[in-house]
Amino acid sequence: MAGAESPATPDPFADKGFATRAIHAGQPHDPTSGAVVTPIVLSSTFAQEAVGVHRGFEYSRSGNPTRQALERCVASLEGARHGLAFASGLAALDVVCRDLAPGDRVLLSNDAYGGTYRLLARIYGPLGVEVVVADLSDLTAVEAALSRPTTMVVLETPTNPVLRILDIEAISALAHRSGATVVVDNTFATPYLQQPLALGADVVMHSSTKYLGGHSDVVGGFLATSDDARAERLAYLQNAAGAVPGPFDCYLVLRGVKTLAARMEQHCRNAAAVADLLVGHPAVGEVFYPGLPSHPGHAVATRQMRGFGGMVSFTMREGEAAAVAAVARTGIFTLAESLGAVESLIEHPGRMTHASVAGSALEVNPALIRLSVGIEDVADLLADLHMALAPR
Ligand code: P1T
Repeated sequence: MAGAESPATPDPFADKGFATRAIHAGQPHDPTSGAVVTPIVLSSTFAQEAVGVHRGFEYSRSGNPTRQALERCVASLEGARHGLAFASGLAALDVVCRDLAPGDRVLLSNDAYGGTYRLLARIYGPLGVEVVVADLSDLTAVEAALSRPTTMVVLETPTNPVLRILDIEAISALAHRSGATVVVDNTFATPYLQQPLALGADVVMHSSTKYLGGHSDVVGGFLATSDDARAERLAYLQNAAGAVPGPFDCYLVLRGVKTLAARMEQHCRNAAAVADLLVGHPAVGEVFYPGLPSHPGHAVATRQMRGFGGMVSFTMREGEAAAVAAVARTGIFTLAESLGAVESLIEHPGRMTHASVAGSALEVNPALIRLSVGIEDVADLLADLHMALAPR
């Protein structure tokens, strides 16, 4: 297990730039053949010369060479000593939550992926974990929420789906004062745009289904941390609970990660142009994009992110029916859940990705539309939205 080794294996690319590490970290040429691309090692088990004498791998749930390459690479990108890959983003979050006990208290942002809330409130809630929801973009609200002993703070930034910006450094400082562990879901920003561990977070998680994979062809999750003891425990849980990704899935994420820097630059450029089109469009109400100077989190985003990301959300002035109709009219933006891949997607969070939070503190505006802006030609994306939003 890459993550369980302590101290972490030295990374010869540690002092190199992000794009170089994305392509090389954890991915030495195969010593047996010279293969430049990390082999997909499908073997579920590994030969031992004598009992307990082996080359670092015993059984593929516990550790697999393709998975190890992915774990080392993404750990390097997050500036972490340890990385662990999982079968999905929620499987990764579940492992972080496994040590929660009755009476523990978890603080979650009032805007977050619906499945994150569902896991905490509907799976851990009935086990006696108290799940508290607050607007974590308001530091006074964070301080108030943390005035009672808190075990863990789970936050995304930018948030899903209204792209609030949460101040990782400030929240981490407040959380640590009250003894809480800070878990940052870095799915929307990716390590290219934002590195939560450097800002004080304890654990970074990903749905690698999104930008890390980048091509809508794999479901995966990831955890990164620089705390050796925590990494050892998480690696133990990864193996003991068993929600590991298969080697082919690891290969797909690793292949996606190689182009992360280039893709994110283009996602950011295209999303900024889309946000500009939406601002002032007569059919559109509010536009949520942290790159807009009018966004309440713009200053924090400018400080903690390298760019503003590829996600844009907006409301339709005429409400839910107009939103539901508009998402079905685009030609290049595909109506689908998920995000973060090369192709542009459009969805209605209230009825799709966030349907599970209906009636909760995380309920989303039914007039909201969420865009995952891809890396197609921006003129085609703008024309597509223009057509879909035109008066009928
Ligand atoms: O789908 P999975 O790989 O298990 O990841 C869950 C998850 C966790 N965190 C964030 C911020 C997410 O956006 C997701 C999954 N989100 C979607 C499928 C979606 O369309 O929003």
